[in-house]
Amino acid sequence: MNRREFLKQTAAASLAATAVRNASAEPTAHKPWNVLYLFSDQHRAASLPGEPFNQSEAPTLDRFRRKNLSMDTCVSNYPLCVPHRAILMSGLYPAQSHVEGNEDSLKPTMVGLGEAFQKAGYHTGYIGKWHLYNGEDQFVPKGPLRFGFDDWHAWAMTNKHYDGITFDQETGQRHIIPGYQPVRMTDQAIEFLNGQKGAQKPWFLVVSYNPPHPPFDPPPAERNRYDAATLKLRPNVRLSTPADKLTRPYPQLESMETLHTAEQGYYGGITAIDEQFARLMKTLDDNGMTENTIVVYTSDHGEMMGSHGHMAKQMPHEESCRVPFMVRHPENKSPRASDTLFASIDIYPTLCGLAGIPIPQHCVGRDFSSHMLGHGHFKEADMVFLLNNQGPPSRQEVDVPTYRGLRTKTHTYAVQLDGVWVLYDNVKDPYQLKNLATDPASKPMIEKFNTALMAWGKQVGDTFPYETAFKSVSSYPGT
Ligand SMILES: [Ca+2]
Repeated sequence: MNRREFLKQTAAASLAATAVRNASAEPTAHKPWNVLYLFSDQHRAASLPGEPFNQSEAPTLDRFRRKNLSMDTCVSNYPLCVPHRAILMSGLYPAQSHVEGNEDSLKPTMVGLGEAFQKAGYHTGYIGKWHLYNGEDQFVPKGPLRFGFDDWHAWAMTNKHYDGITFDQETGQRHIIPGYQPVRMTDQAIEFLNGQKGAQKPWFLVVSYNPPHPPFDPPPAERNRYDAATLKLRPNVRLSTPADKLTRPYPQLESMETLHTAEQGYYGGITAIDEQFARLMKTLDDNGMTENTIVVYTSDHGEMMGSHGHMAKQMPHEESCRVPFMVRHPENKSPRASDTLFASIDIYPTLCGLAGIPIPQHCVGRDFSSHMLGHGHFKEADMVFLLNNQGPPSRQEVDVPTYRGLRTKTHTYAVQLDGVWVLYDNVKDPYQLKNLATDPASKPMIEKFNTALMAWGKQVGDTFPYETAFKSVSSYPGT
């Protein structure tokens, strides 16, 4: 045997040994799963079919939720657009990524979510609202600021729901795309999915819709499904009071007429998103992709819609921070609802875990894939953290004041700069009508929560003045 033949034989033997090792190590080896991650903007969990007082009609999301895994205690750590998107894209808390408000831009100092999938051999795509770089109106050139998305179809000024604006992904030239924005974003997503049929690489696609976010303007067919006179209100909905107006620099509920109009638009927006969700599920079926694709539906944060006299978000209350998180995974055939605490910070590592790709070391959240797939023991977290920072003076009339807080399985707690603010028992009081923050019986619990909050703040490098804030009671009303 000459040297060349020897090398050839050795290589063949080594290849065979590798193949056997791989086969025995991965008996259920599969082509890596594709991932379709869909998120809308401002869709609270309370407005999912099946929830008490839900008014939205969303039959496809309803069926999807009942037939798959629903994480029913999914919390948006920072219930506001840019901070949530930065947590999702970076896997870091705001103090770590330095995206601490809606005015900040995420810097590419870490492996971005798209890049983690790119490194694992995926073709990656992003369609819709981006809102991570200098507001919503900025083109992002090819490179690290796209955080690893090969096909980047961001839209500008996404509150414009008709005849929306998008960029040519190469040149940045703006185009107006006629029609209702979610329909046209879905058209782009369908084009992406059709383009992946038969492709060798797995794919990861994010679709980021703006409704049911204001301006609450769905097409008439969706709006007119809702009759203002018969809509049921959550038990904590009320008009804001003159006292509120003195103390709350924030969008308030001024009249029931305003609320009814907003509700029709909000629920109509959810129905419109449901219809686009159905189109995407059909496209997966038509392309034979359903059996090898993970699908997630969620939202960046919720909407108060008149609860406690407030509109909009940023609050630590359930309507603002509890969001849908539903997962269909090819390995998971049994429907299940989980009340395990899960938060924005966990999404990045969990998506990697569900797809079976490496999780970048910088991610500070946890991989919930073993819990979601029912594999082995999973230790639940005791709490997830909540925060908001009031923006610069130009935004302060619409911003909730700065706070830090946490949500356990049973309680919500938050402290503002001027003192302890709210404590709710979410089991006995699911509509958070009784603030227990000044009840002497709450003292041991509050002390425990303060210790946990301060430890978390220290760990992530947060500059909130915890010790000073814990010493007082906030002057801001609790409910
Ligand atoms: Ca948002």
